[in-house]
Amino acid sequence: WRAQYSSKPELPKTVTINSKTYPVEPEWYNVSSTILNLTSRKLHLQKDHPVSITRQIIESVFPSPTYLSYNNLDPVVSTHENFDSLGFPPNHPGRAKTDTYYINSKTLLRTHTSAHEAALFAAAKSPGYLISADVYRRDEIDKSHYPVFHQMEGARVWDRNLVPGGDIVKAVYKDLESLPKHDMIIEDPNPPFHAERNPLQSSHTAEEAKAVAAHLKRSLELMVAEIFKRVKESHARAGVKMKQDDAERPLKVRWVEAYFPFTSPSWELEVWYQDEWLEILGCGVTQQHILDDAGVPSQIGWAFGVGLERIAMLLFQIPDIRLFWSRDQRFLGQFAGVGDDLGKLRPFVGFSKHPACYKDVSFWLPGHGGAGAAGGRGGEGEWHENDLMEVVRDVAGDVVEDVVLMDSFVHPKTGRRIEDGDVLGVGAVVLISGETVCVVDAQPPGRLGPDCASKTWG
Ligand code: FA5
Ligand code: MG
Repeated sequence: WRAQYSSKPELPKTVTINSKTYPVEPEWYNVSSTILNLTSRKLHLQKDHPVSITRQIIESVFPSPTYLSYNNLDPVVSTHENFDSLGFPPNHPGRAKTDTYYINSKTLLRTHTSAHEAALFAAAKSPGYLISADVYRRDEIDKSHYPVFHQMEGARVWDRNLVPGGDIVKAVYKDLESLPKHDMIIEDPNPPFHAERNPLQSSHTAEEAKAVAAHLKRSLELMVAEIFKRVKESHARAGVKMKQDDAERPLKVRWVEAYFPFTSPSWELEVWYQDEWLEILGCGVTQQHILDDAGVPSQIGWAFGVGLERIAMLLFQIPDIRLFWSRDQRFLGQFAGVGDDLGKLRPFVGFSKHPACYKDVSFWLPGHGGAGAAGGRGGEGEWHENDLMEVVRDVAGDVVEDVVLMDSFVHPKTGRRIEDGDVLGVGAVVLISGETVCVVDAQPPGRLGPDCASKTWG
């Protein structure tokens, strides 16, 4: 027994992910089979899945052909793509085996969508792009963290060789002017860059960085405005009250200085929601070395990365990140059709995290009537199924989801109920969900009689 449970499971020599096979190095390999199984789920592409709906809403704010979408990039990338190309120093903690899922020393499951920046800047198919993808991080387990989640990356560049007169600043402000306005309250207390905290890159003029940052911030504010417009609409549609502050005031957001190896200056965008600041995304002016290495040194631009589950939790009021992985129709069924018609978006209605528990209950009825009284809808003194409903509701409250009368039975020979000991059975299925112990004392006074014993269900 000891030998069996204390020895390490034998490692595979290779691992196949999305039909590509990679060699495993035992000293690096740390991908559990649970994680491997999740690589095929691609929630961001499942029709009517809240992660996919969230992707669609964000994509609508960054339309093609300016922004091209890439939603099916392989989750297996090189350490170069995930870290080196982006300027992560060799000792960055994110590279540790404790934080990142490795297949071998050079191959890993991407920890963020930024792993594809270099390739897409090099492809240079459009001035902007969007990537949505599953990302993997070895992390704690709680309601807002999961080792697999989804990110959406966006980027936009301007090319000195392509804008009129080579004037990047003018071109960026012209594009900024064509963006819609919004009525949000913006807190942005910091200067556009700061020598120590949030430096300007040496290859950019202050005016260029300011212009790019202004376009970046407005674009992302519009994204947040669109999301919260949907949040408000869906609450109204469902008749669910939002916190007064969230419902009545214009949305309040703030820009906070941040640090990423691959952008400078950098920010995080936070939203004031349900009495706290909620971090939504990270972004900044793209490090010029990334564009230089990608063979497009004449370009300058911005990039952002947002957590799709975070946004989806707001949009649908989903309380736990683990729910996104559910295959339960009580979860998935609530979003049916929303992918085709966002006008159907409604807040999620919670259900127990435990599977439903069915109780099949049969009981004896006192019989006053004779044949024809079946179904429990007789006259004075007869039993009615609503009597049972009352008992169940009284004892178990809303924990019980459904009580169904399945069958009733009158003895064919006697046609009577109790006088001769014949049985009239009434079966009820009581669906109990939730953690509460349900105690049904099925004894409405003077109705069900002594034959119907008290029951305790756990
Ligand atoms: C990044 O991953 C950067 N690549 C983002 C970026 C892209 C910055 C381009 C600049 C330019 P960060 O680790 O902070 O950054 O994650 C970005 C977003 O992903 C967070 O704001 C959050 O919304 C979401 N996120 C991060 N960790 C988790 C997690 N464990 N579970 C769910 N969402 C998460
Ligand atoms: Mg962060």
